[in-house]
Amino acid sequence: MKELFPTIPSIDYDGPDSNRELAFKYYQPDAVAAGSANGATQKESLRFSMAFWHSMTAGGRDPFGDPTAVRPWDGVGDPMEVARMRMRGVFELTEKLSIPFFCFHDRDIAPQGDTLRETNRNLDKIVALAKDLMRSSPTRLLWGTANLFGDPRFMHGAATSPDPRVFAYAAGQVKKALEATLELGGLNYVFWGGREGYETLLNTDMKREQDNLARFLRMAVEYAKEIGFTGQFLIEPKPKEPTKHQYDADAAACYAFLKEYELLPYFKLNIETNHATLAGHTIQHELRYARERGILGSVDANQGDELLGWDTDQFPTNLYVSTLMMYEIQKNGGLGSGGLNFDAKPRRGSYRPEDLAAAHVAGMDAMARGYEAAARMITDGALEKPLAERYAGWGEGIGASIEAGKESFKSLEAAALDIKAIELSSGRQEYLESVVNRYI
Ligand code: XUL
Ligand code: CO
Repeated sequence: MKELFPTIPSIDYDGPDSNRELAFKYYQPDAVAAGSANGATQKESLRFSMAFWHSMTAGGRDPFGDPTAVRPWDGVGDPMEVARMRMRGVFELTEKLSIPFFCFHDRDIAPQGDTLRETNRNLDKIVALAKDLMRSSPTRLLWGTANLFGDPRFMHGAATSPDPRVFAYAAGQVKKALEATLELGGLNYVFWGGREGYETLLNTDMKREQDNLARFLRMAVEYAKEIGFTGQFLIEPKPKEPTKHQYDADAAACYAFLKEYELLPYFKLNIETNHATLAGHTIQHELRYARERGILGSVDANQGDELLGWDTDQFPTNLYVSTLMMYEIQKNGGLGSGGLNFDAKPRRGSYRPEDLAAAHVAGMDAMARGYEAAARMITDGALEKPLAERYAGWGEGIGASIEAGKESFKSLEAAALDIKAIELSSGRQEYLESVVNRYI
C-alpha cells in the first residue's frame, strides 16, 4: 500500500543525547520497563494511544482562522475517500511511532449522512476497513466513543436534553458506537459529557437531567451485556467547556454520581490532565482520588497552558507532571485495560506532518522518562518512607486505638484534657520537592 506520510520514517530510539527530531530519546518500546516485576516492555507498560480526532480529523482550525495543517487528504473531495485515507493514516502513523493503540469518536472516522441510518452505513464501511487493516497491523483499539456534542441537535445536551427525542437519538447513536467498538475489539468505551451540563440554572431541571443521564448509562451497560461487549466503561471528567458547567466536573463529582445511581460496579474514570487543571486540580490529585477509590481506568495525556483558562490540548512535555502521573499510575498497579491516550494536538503553527510525529515523540519521551523516574522513586521508597514516618502516630497508642474504633469524644477528651503542648513534626514540603527533582 502506498505510504500516506512518506516524510515520516519508522521512529527509532536514539538515546538522550540525540538531536534528531524524529527519534526517541527515552522511549524504548521493546526494552523492559523500569521496575517491571514480570518483564513487561515499555510498550506494554505505557500503553500509548493516538487520538483519531486530533491526529487525523482536525486540521488546525481555531475561532480566528482556517485550517493550517498539511495532510495527505487535502483536496480529496469525496468524504468517504477522505475517511478511508484517514483510517489508513492512523494505522500507518501508529506503526511508525510504535504506538499500540488508537481511539476514536464515531463521527471522526466516518461522515454523517442525512439520516442516522445513512450515517450508520458510512460507519459500517469504515469499521470494516479498520478491521481489515488490523489483520496485518499490531495497532489495536483502546476505546471508542460517540460524539454527542458536535451536531446542533445536542445544543441542549444529549442524555440530559430537555427533549426526549434527542435522548432517543443519542441512545441510538451510542448503541451503534458500542457495536463498532465491539466489532473492532475495543478494550474500553468512553463517555465524555461535553454537553451534559448547563449554561444557566434558570432553564435547567438539574435533578431530572442527572436522573436521565444515569438512565442512559444504565441502558448502555444493559446493551453491552446483550451484545457481549465486556470492555471497561469509562467516564471522562471535565468541569466546563463547551458548557459552563458539566455534571461530570471532576473525579469526586463522578464518584458521587456513580455511587448515588449504583453505577460504580460498571464504570471507571478516564482522567485527562487539562481537564484536571480546568477543575482547579492537579492531574496528580485526580489520579490519586480515582486510584484510592478503585476507579482509575485510563488517562488522556495532554497539558494545558498556565496562562490560558481553556482546554488547549497540548502534547505533554512537563517532566515534573509526567513523573507524578506515573507515580500514581504505578501505585495503581498500572491502568489495566486502559492506556495513555494522547488527547493532544500540535500547535496551529506546527502544521507539517512531521510536526505531528515530533509532537508524539515529545509526549512519549516525557511519559517514558517520567515512568522511569517514578519507578526509581517507588523502588527507593523515596516518598513512601517520609509519608509513613509522618503518619507513624496512627500505628501505635491512641492513634491505633482511634483507628480501631475503640475511642469516643468522651475518652478522647479525657486523654486530651491535661496535655500541655503538642510538638508536631515538620511537613518538609520543600525537601520532598527536592527529592522529586533529584529523581527527574
Ligand atoms: C474533550 C475531550 C474529548 C474526549 C472524548 O475535551 O477530551 O475528546 O476525550 O470525547
Ligand atoms: Co479527552
